[in-house]
Amino acid sequence: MYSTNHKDIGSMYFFFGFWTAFYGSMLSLVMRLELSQPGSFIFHDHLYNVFVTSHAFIMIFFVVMPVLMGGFGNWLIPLMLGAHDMHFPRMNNLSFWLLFPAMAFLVLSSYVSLGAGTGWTVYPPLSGVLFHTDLSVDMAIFSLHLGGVSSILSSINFITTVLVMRFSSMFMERIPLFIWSMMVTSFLLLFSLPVLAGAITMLLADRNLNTSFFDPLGGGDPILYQHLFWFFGHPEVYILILPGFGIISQVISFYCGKTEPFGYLGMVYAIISIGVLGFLVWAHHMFTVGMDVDTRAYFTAATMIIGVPTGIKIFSWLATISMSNVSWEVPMLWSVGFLFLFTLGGLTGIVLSNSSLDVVLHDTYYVVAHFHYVLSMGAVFAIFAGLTHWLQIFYGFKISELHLKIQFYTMFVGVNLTFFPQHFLGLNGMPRRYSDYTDSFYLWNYISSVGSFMSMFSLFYFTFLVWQNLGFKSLMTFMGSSSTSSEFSVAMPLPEHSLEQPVKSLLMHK
Ligand code: HAS
Ligand code: CU
Repeated sequence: MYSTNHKDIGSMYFFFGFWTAFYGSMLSLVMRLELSQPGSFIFHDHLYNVFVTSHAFIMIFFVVMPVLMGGFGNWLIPLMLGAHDMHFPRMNNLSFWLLFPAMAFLVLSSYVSLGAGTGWTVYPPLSGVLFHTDLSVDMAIFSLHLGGVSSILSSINFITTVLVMRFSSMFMERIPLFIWSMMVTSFLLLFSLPVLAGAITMLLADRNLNTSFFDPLGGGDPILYQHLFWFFGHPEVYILILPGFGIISQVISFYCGKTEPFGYLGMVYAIISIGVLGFLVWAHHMFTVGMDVDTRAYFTAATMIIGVPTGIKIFSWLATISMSNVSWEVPMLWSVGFLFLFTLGGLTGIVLSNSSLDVVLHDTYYVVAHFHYVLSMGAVFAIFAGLTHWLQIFYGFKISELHLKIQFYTMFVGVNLTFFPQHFLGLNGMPRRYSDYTDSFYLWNYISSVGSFMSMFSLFYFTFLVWQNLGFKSLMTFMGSSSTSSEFSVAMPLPEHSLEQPVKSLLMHK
């Protein structure tokens, strides 16, 4: 608990993320239950939006970021650099523990009074004191403040560690791509989070101190909030995916028998380009606010450019696979699933970047489909690729391949059933953030809901597999007991050499 050791802290992030993943997924499951047929039979509209808001915040700030940055980052960065720990070990511990009050404020914000039904974007005037009169939005804002402090401290720690704690021959142009992605992600956090903090603090002042930054009645401008939010919000979506890119690079090259993917330097420049360009495209989320046509043309063009470095990454991974004798183990299945489905999500992103199309598609389910393809099948598939690849060296157990394959395929079918029909719903004009819809949208919504239950089954399945191994096998080993097997165990005996191979991939450099 008080540990400053990077592995312990990484593990604590994993446990935290496991728990919050269940909370966030359960919220989405109740929403899919509501949407499984027309009519509002669980929620009234505000409560539905409280669930939407809570689900998004939890998945973004308390699942994907803690697991990818906190969990994998803490475990792998020092190991890959050949360092004994992070550069600021006690600050590292502080970063982790700040997540608990942050999470507590967010969860409690849904239970005190009416809850925050603002969506994760917290736009005024909806989030203003006129439409959210009680404490909930203030608590959600405070949660973001604390989460932001945690992330900024972590970023400082990661950047410093990478810059000064490499062993002597480990030049920057040789460090593993995972480290590069963590570096760039840290910079994105460092530059974007203060802007979010500014925006929500101004909102807090508008709500409580009678300022009117975002209120036209006092000379303010609600569009200013949107600019500030998306100046953070767009880099944030790359914060969510870049660490996943890093994991996919390590996993693919490992199972292709390579030390790094095809085109290492190109990959480095692609990561950096995505990071830089990510700051120049924010207003593609605001095409409908009444922007002039030149500004729309600029943001359309700038946004499309991001497809180029992303394409470089996708094609480099494909080249790596095509030039190798691939060992088709489970982490590789997750990686190929990632390549296919992330690309699909990226292409719908390109569709949305056309401002003339986005005017129609904005705030429809098409957008929901887009970002779940890049997140639920991008970031989450990368997490599974990383877990199935590294869990055995982190905790010394190996889960049965057969079970993991069943789990992969149920998840693969589940998420596609859930989100593919949402493209059709969006194209037909079904709006986001409503608990009800017209009867004509019934079929695709029903299929989507069935898919979500399948994904949930898969998540439970994975938890069961880890629990079996952690609970009976590894804990016994840690505690020095000789009886490590369980009658029901689905654990495989660990071959003697199997620990060595992933270790090599950890220490991978040219
Ligand atoms: Fe996005 C909305 C555009 C990537 C996440 N995105 C969102 C939201 C989230 C999100 C969460 O321009 C909703 C926020 C909210 O709550 O309102 N997104 C893009 C583009 C990319 C992109 C162009 N998004 C991501 C990633 C995310 C993410 C990564 C998280 C992990 N996104 C948008 C737009 C909106 C949006 C609009 C606003 C919609 C609205 O109205 O609200 C790119 O980074 C994707 C690049 C990837 C590819 C695929 C691989 C590339 C290849 C190379 C060849 C392809 C080319 C493209 C050259 C492009 C294989 C042209 C060729 C064609 C055949 C079309
Ligand atoms: Cu964006």
